Amino acid sequence: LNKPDYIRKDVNYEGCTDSFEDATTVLIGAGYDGTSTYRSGSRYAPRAIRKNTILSQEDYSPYLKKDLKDQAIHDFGNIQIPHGNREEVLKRIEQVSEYVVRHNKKPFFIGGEHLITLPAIKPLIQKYPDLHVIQLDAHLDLMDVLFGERFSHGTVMRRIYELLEEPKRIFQVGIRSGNQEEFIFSESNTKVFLFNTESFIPQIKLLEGKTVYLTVDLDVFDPSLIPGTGTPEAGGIFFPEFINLLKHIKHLNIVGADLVELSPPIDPTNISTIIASQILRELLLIL
Ligand SMILES: [Mn+2]
Repeated sequence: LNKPDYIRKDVNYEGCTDSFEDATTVLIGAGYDGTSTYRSGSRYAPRAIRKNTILSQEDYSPYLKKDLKDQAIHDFGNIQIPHGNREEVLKRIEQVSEYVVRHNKKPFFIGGEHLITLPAIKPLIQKYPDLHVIQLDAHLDLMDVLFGERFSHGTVMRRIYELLEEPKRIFQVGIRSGNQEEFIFSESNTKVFLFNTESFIPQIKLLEGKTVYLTVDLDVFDPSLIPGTGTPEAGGIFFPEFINLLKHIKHLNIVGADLVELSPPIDPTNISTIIASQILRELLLIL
């Protein structure tokens, strides 16, 4: 299996300095925003997040009392995205994920929009038949079709559900938006924890002993904290609640993850990007 030739080195995420060979986690930018139906711009997130870590971010987390330098993380760079060719984009992301997984490393994707989770997770579903998913998100993303498209940021969890062998393997946390059909579908097919992390925390024990994929859609956070996202929804979580959740899931066997839906150009203050890169630091520290 050759290294895909469409990966380009970007500025390095500070603290992620290990070689590919030495790393246990591999960071990959997948800046695709081709199906964003409301506000696009997440294609710019991988570079914006990395740049911020150089200018303003410490490698050490006082929350988790860990330092990125002590983690074995390689920053692979970005997948070159042919925006007009969705099929090719999805193929590339899946191939890169497969490359990382075949080398027994954990892929961590920076989106891009939420559709990137589908190709990112596929090789992990193949490798781990017991794979479960934690989705932090304002939206269910369980539509079968959105604006005529089966492959979209609004259908991504439905497509992932179809790849998992049995229902109730997707834990959807912080949900506060979806249409009636999606909520009816979720009743028998996923586990939904509305509005915040409170009702989820007692259920984390169900994930012990399983392999877990963690997908974080930044719109789970309150839009006053992260206005720079494609589809903001009122009433989201704040940073301390997120840290508390990480402390409750950090012992799980998380084998892959992503952080999606940051759109830097929407927020002229740049605060959304700064907070997203700090969120990413904390996520990298629990892998
Ligand atoms: Mn989403």
